[in-house]
Amino acid sequence: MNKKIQSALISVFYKDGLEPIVKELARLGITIYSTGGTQKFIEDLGVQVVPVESLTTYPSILGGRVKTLHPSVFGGILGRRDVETDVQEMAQYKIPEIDLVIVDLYPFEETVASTNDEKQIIEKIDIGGPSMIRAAAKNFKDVLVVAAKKDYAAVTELLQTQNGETTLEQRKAFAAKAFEIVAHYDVAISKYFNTNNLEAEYFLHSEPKPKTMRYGENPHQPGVFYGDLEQLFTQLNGKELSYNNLVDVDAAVQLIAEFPQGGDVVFAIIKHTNVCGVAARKTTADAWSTALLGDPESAFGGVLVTNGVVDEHTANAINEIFFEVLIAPGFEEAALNILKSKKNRILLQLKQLPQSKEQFKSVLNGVLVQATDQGNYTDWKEEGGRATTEQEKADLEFANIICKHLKSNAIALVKNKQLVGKGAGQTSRVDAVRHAIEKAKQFGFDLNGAVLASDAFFPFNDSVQIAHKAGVTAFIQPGGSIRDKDSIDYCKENNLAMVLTGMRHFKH
Ligand code: 93A
Repeated sequence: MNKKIQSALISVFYKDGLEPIVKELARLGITIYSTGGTQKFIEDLGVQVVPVESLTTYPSILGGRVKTLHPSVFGGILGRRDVETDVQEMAQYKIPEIDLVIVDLYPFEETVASTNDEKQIIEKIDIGGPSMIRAAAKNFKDVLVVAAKKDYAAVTELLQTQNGETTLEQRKAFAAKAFEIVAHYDVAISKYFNTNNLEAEYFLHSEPKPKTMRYGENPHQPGVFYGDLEQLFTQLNGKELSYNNLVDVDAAVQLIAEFPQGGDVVFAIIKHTNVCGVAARKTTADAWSTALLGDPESAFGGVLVTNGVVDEHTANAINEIFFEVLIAPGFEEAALNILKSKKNRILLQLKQLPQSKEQFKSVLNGVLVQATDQGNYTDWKEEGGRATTEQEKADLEFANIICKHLKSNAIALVKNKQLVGKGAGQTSRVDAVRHAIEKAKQFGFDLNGAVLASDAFFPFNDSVQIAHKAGVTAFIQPGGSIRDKDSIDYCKENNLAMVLTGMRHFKH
């Protein structure tokens, strides 16, 4: 249905671009109501304007927070012209009809972008403006709403060409735009309120509820955990797990998952996601003491993990050192009594290994997803100067697994199923080798007969040479370098064993 506009309410934050539309309304003899600043702007154009206060009978109060929020204004916008009771009530309360609403909202996003002052930002949350827009859009049957500056020109033209009349379709189309504008406006506000509130921003509806951590990696970084620890562990003692604890516990269980129960007992000590001590033995106590000897210095404050049951003997030995977390599939009663002597010490009984098949990492405002690194080798090609001995083979397999769980570039030195040296997170492979040898020497290991695992191929034969000179007799690496031959030839010349697995294990 066509409607002729007879009155308009204009309340705009930015006044630019308003002149043509105001002049057109004046030409059509349309009554213009307006709020303070807009009123002045219109008056300055020499156009007659009725202050909104004459409708509300109130001045703008509370520092401008309440200026149009009044039944005379909202009644004028919302009143249904074809509903008899509405018409009667409007007459009874002397509410004039408002047929056109033009609003430009307080610039909330612009303010957020320009200041951190919360007071200023909050004052730029427009209340009256969106309310008028919503009211006018709701009553599109009778009212035309203009909620964006970029529409002024189109509306001016429409007024000119249709002589102040609008069609129902036109009013409905403007109403649709108006709702979009207020929706966008509210989203901007909610985003502002949810900054630093990671829970709300990302996983509002996730189950179980996200857990707010005391903080993230450092005290100034807020942190949240999304997941279900109770599915995996029973916490038997200790304080709440921190963000960094969770990261290390994850690294620990990923490693121990490689050693199913029933075989050797494996004990590992994790620091900053890297394993610094690990050994496989017949008993939990032996596995622990052997793992610890690998690097007793780094073990301080570590996360400990085993696939064996922690007995009293082991508990007594572990009790000697300071550690953050101990994870095991079982604890003997007596062991628990000993370990619980320190109330902060976190004891986790592993109920189930995490089964995730995917891994996530946030990069460049996006998320990388990949399949988890399953398996250890696709090949077992013995390409060196001789075949591996049984002992070497067992150690190479063990070293290869450990290396997979070290940050790249990674080198693991193993002797008798004990990690005796490692280099991890190095920017050059040969540095990782040097570091591993140094660590082994630092703790008095004789590397004669030790084996070396590398997470990726050797680009040159320097790593093999250096390790050989330190006593290493067998190597395991994926292969795949265009210069594989250099390292293989070195092994051939020096009667060293070398296994090519065909499977790289980068971990960044
Ligand atoms: O603070 S408000 O939310 N309270 C109101 O009642 C109200 N009515 C209109 N802001 C309100 N407005 C906004 O004032 C409009 O959305 C517009 O942005 C601005 C225009 O004010 P003035 O005409 O005084 O410059």
